[in-house]
Amino acid sequence: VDVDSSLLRVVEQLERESRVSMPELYRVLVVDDSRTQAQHAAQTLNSAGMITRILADPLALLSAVDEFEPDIILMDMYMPRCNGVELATVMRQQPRYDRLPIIFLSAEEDMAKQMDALAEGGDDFLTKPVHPSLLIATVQHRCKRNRAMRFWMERDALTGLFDHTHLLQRLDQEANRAARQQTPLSFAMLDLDKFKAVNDTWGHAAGDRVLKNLSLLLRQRLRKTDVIGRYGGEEFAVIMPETEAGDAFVVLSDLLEAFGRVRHPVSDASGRRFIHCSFSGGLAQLDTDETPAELAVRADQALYQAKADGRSRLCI
Ligand code: GH3
Ligand code: MG
Ligand code: MG
Ligand code: MG
Repeated sequence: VDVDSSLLRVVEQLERESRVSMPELYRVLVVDDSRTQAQHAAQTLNSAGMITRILADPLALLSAVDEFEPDIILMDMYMPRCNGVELATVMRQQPRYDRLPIIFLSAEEDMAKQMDALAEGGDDFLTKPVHPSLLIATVQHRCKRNRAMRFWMERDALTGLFDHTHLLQRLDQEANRAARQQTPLSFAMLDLDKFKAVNDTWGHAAGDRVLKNLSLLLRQRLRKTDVIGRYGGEEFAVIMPETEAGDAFVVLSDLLEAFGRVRHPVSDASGRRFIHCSFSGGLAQLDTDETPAELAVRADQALYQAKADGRSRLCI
């Protein structure tokens, strides 16, 4: 199997995703105690295709963010009970909310106050009344930059897969969702077999190429809803929502077989040739009342078993 041409398609898709070509789908949380002002801003953004949610009660901000998952917050400065700048300060103290851009939209004309708002974590300051085109352009520009930045912050540079930290965050989220909706969730850990020998024999660049090929095959073969990450050096992990371990086993068995047929290009003194590689995998399905960490431990134990049983196989 020559995966190169199909790999190229996946790479192109990855690049397209990272460039973010659909600004019309940005989600904007509009925080303003004045209903009319909030609606006016929301309608302007809706007219540019953005999805908006209005929040009149600033004290409900964090739960609204958790629930709506906005790309950006458009925030009034002066609201009863709570000041927009104080809210920005609170958000900037928590890693979970720190990366969310905040644009202040206020009638405040005092430059010192505007600068305070920026110093406390606002990304932009627009004064009311704002020209609709400027509002749209400012929000779109911020969202676009932020998505592009986040794309690579959450990913591993070699493979373009989610990195360890993001993968574990997603495992938490998906485990919560599975428990809430009472749907199955499977988790798999994959580890390349005798990979040190590949590096030692063919060099680190050849090893890197094998890592890339496996990551591309995973992207190709798994569902869009599956979350694929590079767990560590030559270890990968896959979160499979709404999937029972038995079904995950079938999918990953096919993948294991397909990977075995991939010809990885290597070169030495005698010229260019191809090698084959394999991986082993451990699978586990989330049990009732099990924590994500416990689930990961069971998948790791199953992986260890697959290695002990002779490699190039899966264990549950
Ligand atoms: P096993 O079948 O038991 O998993 O054996 P192994 O050789 O794959 O396992 P071991 O843990 O001994 O070696 C893992 C190797 O993976 C060692 C390390 O050089 C290699 N590796 C880890 N990260 C990278 C990387 O980013 N690029 C390359 N080329 N190699 C890597
Ligand atoms: Mg107000
Ligand atoms: Mg390993
Ligand atoms: Mg290994």
